[in-house]
Amino acid sequence: MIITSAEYIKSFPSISNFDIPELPAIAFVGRSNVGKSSLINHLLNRRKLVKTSSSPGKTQLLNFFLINSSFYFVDLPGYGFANVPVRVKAGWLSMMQDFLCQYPNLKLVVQLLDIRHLPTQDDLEFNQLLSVNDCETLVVANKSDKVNKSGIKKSLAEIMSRLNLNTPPLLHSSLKKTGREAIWRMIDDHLKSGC
Ligand SMILES: Nc1nc2c(ncn2[C@@H]2O[C@H](COP(=O)(O)OP(=O)(O)O)[C@@H](O)[C@H]2O)c(=O)[nH]1
Ligand SMILES: [Mg+2]
Repeated sequence: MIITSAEYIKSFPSISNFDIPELPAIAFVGRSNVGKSSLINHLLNRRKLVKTSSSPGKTQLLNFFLINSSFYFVDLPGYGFANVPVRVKAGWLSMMQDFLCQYPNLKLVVQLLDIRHLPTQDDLEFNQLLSVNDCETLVVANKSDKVNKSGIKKSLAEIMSRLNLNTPPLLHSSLKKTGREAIWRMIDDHLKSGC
């Protein structure tokens, strides 16, 4: 994919506020701090289109970016904050579920996991949420620069088993700038698909 343009469009507190053209969309989800914003910047070859941070962000919005004037990348709020009241957490989850169910042109959801850790309960629950909502999902094992070769093999097997995946997650590292092409191939395939 050749990126001719990538621009921030708008952020929405919920899908009911939606007022921009319904173009095909690729969404990115994962625990806060897993590297979602860095992955989006890497995919788009932009250093700072999406703000990255070493401390978990507080914005809980659906952030839309328009790519090549033809489709959106949607940066979803990070899940898995430890110190958040149950009521607030439930609000985010239902906002994301509404988006996943109601956005009419969602082509693929990229779920990021941190390769250093086993999928957490939040990762599992979110993966199940995607599955029950029939969302096409691509699992990416991120920060692959942090683990050696044998650790990578072991982690991929554990992720596959925990999430009951048929194919191994794709590896990615924003730091080493690896894994970009394979993720784009999946995104391309899903953008072309009719579903
Ligand atoms: N080692 C390493 N660090 C990363 C990678 N991707 C992101 N980070 C770091 O992880 C932190 C959180 O990244 P960010 O993209 O803001 O995560 P987000 O909260 O999921 O959007 C930042 O300090 C990044 O520099 C990666 O692939 N490898
Ligand atoms: Mg982020």
